[in-house]
Amino acid sequence: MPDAATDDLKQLETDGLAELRACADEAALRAWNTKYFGDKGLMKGALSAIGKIAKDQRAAYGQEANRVKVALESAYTAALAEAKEKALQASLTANPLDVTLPGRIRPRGRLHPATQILRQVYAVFADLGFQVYRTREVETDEMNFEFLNMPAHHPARDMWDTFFTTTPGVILRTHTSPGQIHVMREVRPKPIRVILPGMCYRNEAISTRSEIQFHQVEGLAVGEGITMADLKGTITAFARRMFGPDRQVRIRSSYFPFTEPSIEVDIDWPKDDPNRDRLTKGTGWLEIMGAGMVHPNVLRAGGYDPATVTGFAFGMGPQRMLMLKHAIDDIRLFWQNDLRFLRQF
Ligand code: FA5
Repeated sequence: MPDAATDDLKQLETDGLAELRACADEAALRAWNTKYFGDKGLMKGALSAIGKIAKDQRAAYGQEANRVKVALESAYTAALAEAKEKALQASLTANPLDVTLPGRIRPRGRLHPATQILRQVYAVFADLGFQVYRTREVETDEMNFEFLNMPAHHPARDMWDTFFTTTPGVILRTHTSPGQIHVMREVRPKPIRVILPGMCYRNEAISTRSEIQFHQVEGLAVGEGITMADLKGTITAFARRMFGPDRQVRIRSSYFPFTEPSIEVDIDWPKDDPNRDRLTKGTGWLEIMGAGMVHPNVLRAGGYDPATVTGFAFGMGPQRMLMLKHAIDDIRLFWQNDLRFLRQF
């Protein structure tokens, strides 16, 4: 039973579709949407007109109004999608993409070689049963010297040229050995198996092999029945893992106030390197660590009884080890931040 009201709806549909087809772009489509579906839009008007329809025709009118609404809505959605696609195609043809242009390379960071070698050292000692323990870089004179069997005015203090602070008795540590005392006092019960990595500072002349700032990795084992053979075995196992089976390890006797007996350990510089003589002062060897059996006075300072326990300790230089691994001819390269050097690792 078509009547005037449903005819109006049909007209609304016909007009709406025609106007939609006439829309040239997305903006026109959105304006159309406001005209038909906005708050005061034509469709809303048509829907609210239902109140004025005679009761017996309301259901039919309502159904028709809904059909028109859905038809217009879906036509709009389709037209909008098409307009967007058209705009995209147009922009692609207007600014064509040149796939032959070189891409923008994103710079990738990497670990500093000093960090890399430290991590290698940790890994080897983790396999040997050693834990990493960290202690401070700013130390007391007592920790750096006195508890290590070097009382005030002990001539051996001259082995380490010290940076002092303005606070009397407070210095920058010259080696990681004061960490031995910290560990012995803080870690209970025995046995102790630790490595102590960290930065050390020395007020000495800078050269190809010596910096004023460098890493050391201290090692300490304390327990019953530990002997020099254990120290030798640990150092040899470490050197084999670090430098491979073909490099030679040399152990010499030496002197440190905090170990008795004391040794130093050298690794042979790569034989085919033309800088070998210069860097090893003609010997062919570069020292990587000092070590020895912990002196009874040091065990006592750490709170252990030298009558019941013994221990070994070592202090190695990772920068020197990197030099040996890669035949690097100048230790200063490590802290100069020259990317040409750093990128090689
Ligand atoms: C010491 O510092 C002792 N504390 C080592 C030690 C620990 C002995 C425990 C016994 C028991 P030395 O000064 O030789 O010793 O230094 C140890 C290592 O640190 C050296 O073999 C070297 O590899 C590194 N090293 C020392 N001075 C420098 C420096 N100026 N620049 C770079 N590396 C250095």
